[in-house]
Amino acid sequence: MFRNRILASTVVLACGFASSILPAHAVATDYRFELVGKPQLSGQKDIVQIRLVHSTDGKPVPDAVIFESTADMGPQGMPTMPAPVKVLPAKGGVYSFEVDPGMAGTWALHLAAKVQGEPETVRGTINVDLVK
Ligand SMILES: [Cu+2]
Repeated sequence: MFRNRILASTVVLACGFASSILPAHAVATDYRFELVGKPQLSGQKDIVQIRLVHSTDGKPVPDAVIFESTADMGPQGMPTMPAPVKVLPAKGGVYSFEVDPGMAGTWALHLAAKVQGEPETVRGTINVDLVK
């Protein structure tokens, strides 16, 4: 009992200490996805290129593993309208996705990524104008 209480207060102290001396400690919200150029039309599909950037220093993250990518038309009031998304090979820190939109307009591309040395999953949404 007594020992548990000591342990608990030690943990609280340790956390407060860590956050006060390490304000730049990477958390998942330290990253953002950015659109690279305009989507390129390829047949009926759009090729969307995205960069993952570490917000605090603006450096691109080239070795992330994007394990989730979905698209819906939420930005235009159609969150239940999905579009197939295919992950294409990443090149030079640029992540590419082939989206097959059911209609032209603004789509939300939701991404989840694993970043080296970052325990938390990095999530982000990019709004992108797609054509048919
Ligand atoms: Cu729609």
